[in-house]
Amino acid sequence: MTETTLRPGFSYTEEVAEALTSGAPVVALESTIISHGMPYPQNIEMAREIEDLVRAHGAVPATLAVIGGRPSIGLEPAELELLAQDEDVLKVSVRDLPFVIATGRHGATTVAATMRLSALAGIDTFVTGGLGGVHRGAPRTFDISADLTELGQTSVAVVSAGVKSILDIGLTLEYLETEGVPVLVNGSEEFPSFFSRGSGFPSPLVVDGPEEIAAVMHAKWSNGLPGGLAIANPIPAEDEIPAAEMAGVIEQALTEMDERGIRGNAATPFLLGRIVELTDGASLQANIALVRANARLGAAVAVAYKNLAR
Ligand code: PSU
Ligand code: MN
Repeated sequence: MTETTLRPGFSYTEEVAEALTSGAPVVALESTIISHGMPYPQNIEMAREIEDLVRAHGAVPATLAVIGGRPSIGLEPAELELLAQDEDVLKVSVRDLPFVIATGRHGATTVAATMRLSALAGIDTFVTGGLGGVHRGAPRTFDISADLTELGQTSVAVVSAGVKSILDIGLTLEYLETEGVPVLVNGSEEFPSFFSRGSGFPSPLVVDGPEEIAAVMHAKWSNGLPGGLAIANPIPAEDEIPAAEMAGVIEQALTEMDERGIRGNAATPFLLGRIVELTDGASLQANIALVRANARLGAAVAVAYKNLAR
């Protein structure tokens, strides 16, 4: 069985430390989705529910964040609550990790930062809602999420529901190809766009379930091909919001963002917040439903991969 040693300077919950040192399957969960991706109290309810769902499917959940300057692999209930409520929690991507550690502050980690900390902690499977990507207008603004460059270099499989159409989905797929990232779509010929099962873009690669996904992870890493994998899991049909229904809302949120001059790392949180407001919370229900589906798939992937890699 592959065992992991705990990293000095990192903080671990007992449950996660025990799982990592004994070689049990562990699923990483990010925290920007809690602090900057959903309103309170739905964010804390979602965070707790997803952890339980991962447990129910045979893996140990580890929500990652930086608490008081310490990279934390698994969070205590009070730490989860702090991330859900405290307005001063920083949004931490890879570039921000040294600063938040040095200054002893609290940080919610993005997909990119969560991937990096997962790899350092020896976790290979990570579940989230949506990936960051190439923003619309990126040819002018250069706004391309560090999630994509991180997928290019860090050996973690990330389960998401694809990318929201606040982004340029076509350019995001091009960028992932450039970075050498396998994009595996679970059970669908079309790449999903978060709220919707389709996007108009064909799936780069189609896979069928957790065993096949784990086999691709194993084929990659055991043959000297480091780097991440993007696993796209289309939202369940009964929870989907048709792309045409979301299009107007997304256009309005993008227009308001431009009018207010919101840029940089504030762009994604602003858009996510406005979409929830403009849909009267309907988008939030879909968001929670797709994270649930991703947690089920991700836990099964973590279990299947451990069986191959041990
Ligand atoms: N997209 C979503 N929900 C999210 C995010 C993106 O649908 O919560 C968050 C994730 O943490 C992701 C981050 O890593 O936003 C990307 O931010 P940026 O575009 O600034 O890289
Ligand atoms: Mn950005």
